[in-house]
Amino acid sequence: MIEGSGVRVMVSVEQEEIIRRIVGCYDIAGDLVEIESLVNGHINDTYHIRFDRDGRVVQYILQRINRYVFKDPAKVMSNIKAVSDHLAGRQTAQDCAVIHFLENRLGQNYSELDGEFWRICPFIEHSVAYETVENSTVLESAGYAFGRFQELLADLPMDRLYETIPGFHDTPARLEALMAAATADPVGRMAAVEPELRFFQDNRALAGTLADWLDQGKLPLRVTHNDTKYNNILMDERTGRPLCVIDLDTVMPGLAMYDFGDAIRFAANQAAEDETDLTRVGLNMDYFTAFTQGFMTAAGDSLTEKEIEGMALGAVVITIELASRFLADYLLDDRYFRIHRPGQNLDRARSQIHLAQDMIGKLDQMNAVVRRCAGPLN
Ligand code: GN1
Ligand code: MG
Repeated sequence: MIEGSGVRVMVSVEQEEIIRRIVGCYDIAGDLVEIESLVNGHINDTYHIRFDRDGRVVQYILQRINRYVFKDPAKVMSNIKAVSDHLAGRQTAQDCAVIHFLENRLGQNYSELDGEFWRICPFIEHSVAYETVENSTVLESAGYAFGRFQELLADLPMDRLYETIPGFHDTPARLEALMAAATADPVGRMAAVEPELRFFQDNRALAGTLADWLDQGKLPLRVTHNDTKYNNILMDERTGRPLCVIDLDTVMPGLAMYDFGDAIRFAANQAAEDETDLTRVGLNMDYFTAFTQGFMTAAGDSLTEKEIEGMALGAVVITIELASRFLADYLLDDRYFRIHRPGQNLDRARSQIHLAQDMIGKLDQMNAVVRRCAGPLN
């Protein structure tokens, strides 16, 4: 922490100046007294900012959108506004909240400064983003919250949404991009990852299953979150219950199974996403069952038989997809996912490959749980 200008800042003087200019675009009463940089999330830069409003502390979250990842941030913010507008009036008091951003003096939900895009949302009191799961009960409610999110957005017309990252969950295209990265090998890392590359070659057909079903018209596109990591639901630190769904940057038309699967990939893994002790990595079936129970209770009625059939497979496919993205980023010199140590994207890739292999071995069991939670055939 640096002490400066009477303000507790945990950022550089240059960053503080930029942040003050951004805050000046908004009508926020009080004095900015603290800026703290937060490190979770692999993509955007996030800050916790605190104001002194007549002796009371008022807190917000400020984010700078990653321009390398999001080529057109105004479209990201337009999607988020479409979602917020749609949800207003549809949510009940029991529903978990969904993040919304403040309007600046121009009435926009983001502010542009020197080609960078910034946004501010209220900080939710007592909220915390957990990186790991404490027990299966909290997962059932997280599953319910993500399922309900999908359910509430089911009648949002898809033409109101931009595709903010084209082909985001186009798994076959992700695997091709990995092979292209390996061929280009700009920083000479390919030779060391040949066993990993073989895994993707061996599992190419399996990983493409859901994309094939979509091409064949067997699956519906829905409005989906597309990044249902456990830390993208803020939990109540007092009760452990979901408070708010966040990170709507990738809300776009997508597949229900990818939202389900991505949540499982992260939350039902026994170890961290980048665990290097692979003996610890694997699917926890109790967590899987709890999340599935919650998700199916909220969203199950609107799912088709084919979606239910592919739900558990969604967890395998998205885990392979993520592994391929981490490995491709490692080969391309770590430009996309933020790393905190050298080789972290390779660790993430290896850990996710191991998780995918474990899931493949448990697929029959997973399918049986989904089937049971989905209830009688629709
Ligand atoms: C990124 O921003 P964050 O950390 O919630 C990524 C997701 C990955 C995730 C892996 C826009 O999400 O697709 O699943 O990392 N987001 C984007 O942890 O690429
Ligand atoms: Mg996030």
